[in-house]
Amino acid sequence: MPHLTAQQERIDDTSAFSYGYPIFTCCCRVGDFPMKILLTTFSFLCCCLSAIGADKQPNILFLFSDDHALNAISSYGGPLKDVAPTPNIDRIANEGALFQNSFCANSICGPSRASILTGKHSHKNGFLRNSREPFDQSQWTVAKALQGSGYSTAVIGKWHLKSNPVGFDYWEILPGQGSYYNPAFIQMNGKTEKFEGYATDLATDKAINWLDKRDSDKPFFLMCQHKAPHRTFSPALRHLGAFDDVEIPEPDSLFDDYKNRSELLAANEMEIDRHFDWAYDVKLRKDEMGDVKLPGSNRYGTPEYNRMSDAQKKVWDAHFSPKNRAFLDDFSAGKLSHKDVVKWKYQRYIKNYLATVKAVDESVGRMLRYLDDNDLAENTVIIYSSDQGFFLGEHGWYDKRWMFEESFKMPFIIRWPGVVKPGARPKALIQNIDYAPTFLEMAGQDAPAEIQGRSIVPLLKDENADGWRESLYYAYYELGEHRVPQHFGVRTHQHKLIYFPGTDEWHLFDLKKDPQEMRNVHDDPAYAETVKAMRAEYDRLREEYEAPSYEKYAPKRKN
Ligand code: SGN
Ligand code: CA
Repeated sequence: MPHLTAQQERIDDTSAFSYGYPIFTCCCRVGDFPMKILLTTFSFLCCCLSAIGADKQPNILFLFSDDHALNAISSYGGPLKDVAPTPNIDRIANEGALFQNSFCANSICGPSRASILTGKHSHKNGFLRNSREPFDQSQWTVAKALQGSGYSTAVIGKWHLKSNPVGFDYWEILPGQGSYYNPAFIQMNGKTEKFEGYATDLATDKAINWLDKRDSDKPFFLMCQHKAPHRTFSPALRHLGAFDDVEIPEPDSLFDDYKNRSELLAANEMEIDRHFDWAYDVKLRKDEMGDVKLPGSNRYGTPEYNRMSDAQKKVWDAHFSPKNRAFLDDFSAGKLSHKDVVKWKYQRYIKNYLATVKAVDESVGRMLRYLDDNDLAENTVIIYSSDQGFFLGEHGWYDKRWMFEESFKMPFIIRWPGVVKPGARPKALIQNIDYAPTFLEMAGQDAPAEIQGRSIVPLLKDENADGWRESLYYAYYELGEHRVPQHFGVRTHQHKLIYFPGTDEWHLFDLKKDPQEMRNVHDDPAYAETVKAMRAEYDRLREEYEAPSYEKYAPKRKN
């Protein structure tokens, strides 16, 4: 595809023609030759678009959830493929492409979203953690650029970047993490309004409502972003019993002892056994527990339960109370070993998690139907993704953060009629920093030079396109939530190298021989050459991305 910079050179006085400026702005500012520039711009866009096989700027529908593990999407083919309730997400995968090696740059909510919007690693967009510091809205974002190139833009649902959205004609967002039941949404006038119902359904209603009312002369860019299936994994009341009669398979590493890896793993605070809280996560309320002393975390309350109306609580209680009672009776009667208790907690966790996914999938179904019913399917790119992956009991964990496969991977499923071959399963290594330049290319625009990601459009046209990257950089900067230490690394198709700053610890995993990452082979002489090559690649990537020194964002150590 030709570069817009070349186009810029051909046009006189194009100071206003920087990326992200609306065509009409450029036309007005250049003043003397408005028609010439407008027409040149238009024909350039047409040329870019026809180069990617599209006649006009496609709509971009970005369906996004929070913490949706690949193992909880049937078409990803993982161990839960027979129970994952995702027929609509799978439909996108069947009619489009499912990227098998899609990753985040930093496995945590706000930073992942910031990388998506900016096309940059966290240290470049400044949003390194779910921090107190707001996302700097003055910087370039793909939303601003698409809005500038004539798109109607909207974001609805979870946002989690502290500062209100910029670059969107319409937005309506959950405050912070948001709530599942009867949630509040922040309105564009700054006021917060509470709505009755379930967060996933409400975000979908609002997204459809916006689609109905949008300016249909323009293409649209809509980000519909769910809170689900994030902690506290609270399903729509209609789905509470969805997995009642099923025994969900356990992951092999549910009882991981963390041998052959750093002690930093054992120091975690994200275990189903020790940290998955009885009232908060398991949904066994203190008033139900009475005097029974259960092993593991029992520190928190039941904020989601407290938000419900009496009628809603009744439905909840009818589902959970008899099961909780039976468990407590068995536990009190000494019928359950410690392992049995962990297994029971796992079943409770995974059933609620999957039931929460069920409403997300229904939302995807409603959006697909909307496109079909309104003759929009052909010219709309639809993407399903989530801000990172998630542990569903692997290594005994819930949560994310680690550079291990389950949380490092992001689902990325895309349908683009006429461009993406239905059923494609690309293996190329892609990352969330690639989304912004991809959306720009779809819209017929080139990315600004400072963007670190690359457009995946070439892979959408040919999954084996030459010249794609062979390695990815990862950086996690949080200061200790769930006691996950800062760590950095590189992944290739076969190996993963992880470094824990402040220690001498490096980990190397051979993903072909050890896909579950149970054995650190960094100090195994058989891997000496691989270690050398991986460390060189890691240094190369840190240089390419201009990564800061480890000290710059290190947690303050107590003397
Ligand atoms: C909250 C959760 C954590 C979770 C983070 C980050 N606790 O703090 O378990 O890791 O969010 O999640 S909770 O009590 O608030 O549920 S993120 O997806 O927003 O990054
Ligand atoms: Ca998340």
